[in-house]
Amino acid sequence: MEEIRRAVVAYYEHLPENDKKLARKTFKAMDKNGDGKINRDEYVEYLTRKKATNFTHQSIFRALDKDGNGSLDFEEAIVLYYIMQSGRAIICQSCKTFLAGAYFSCSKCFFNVSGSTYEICCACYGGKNYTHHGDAIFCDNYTLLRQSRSVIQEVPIEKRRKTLKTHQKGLLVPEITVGLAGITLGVADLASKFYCSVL
Ligand SMILES: [Ca+2]
Ligand SMILES: [Ca+2]
Ligand SMILES: [Zn+2]
Ligand SMILES: [Zn+2]
Repeated sequence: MEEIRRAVVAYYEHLPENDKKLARKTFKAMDKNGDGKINRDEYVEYLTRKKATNFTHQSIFRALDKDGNGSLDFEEAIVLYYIMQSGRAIICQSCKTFLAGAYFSCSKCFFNVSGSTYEICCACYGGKNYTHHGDAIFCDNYTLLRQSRSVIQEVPIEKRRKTLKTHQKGLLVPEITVGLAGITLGVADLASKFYCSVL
């Protein structure tokens, strides 16, 4: 989580004034009783209202609450704003903890744009504590990020701009693994062309 927090500080520094205002406004909207912090109820209520229930998971709130006092101050809550913007709300499919740092993702599912991705934490992967299809190829998230770049490079230059534009939202933040997951190239089996250097 420290890594994400550091990214957030850098990200926030570069936010345009208007977006900073919006972040403050969002915080105020969440803080129903106006005591300057977001408790668990306010947190769940706001996200339910925004139809962002995948963020209401207990493990995300716990990870956001850096000092563990049961509520989020602005500095802690801004991390949520970042996670929401970057599509970084990834939960281990096996033990359901929030994946704040390095994790493993099935590259077959990752490059199969019509299906959903499958991510697990390092502990579950190492301990073989998961059930997934038998021919799964697991890569760490950084390897997948590098592979996504190769995927973009495979796209003819004239189409590349369009591909990148589609994923512009994901490209606004440093960790773009998820944003790139939806690349549509029309290539039948991309996953088979890439190997995980870590395996
Ligand atoms: Ca409050
Ligand atoms: Ca706190
Ligand atoms: Zn796990
Ligand atoms: Zn898979």
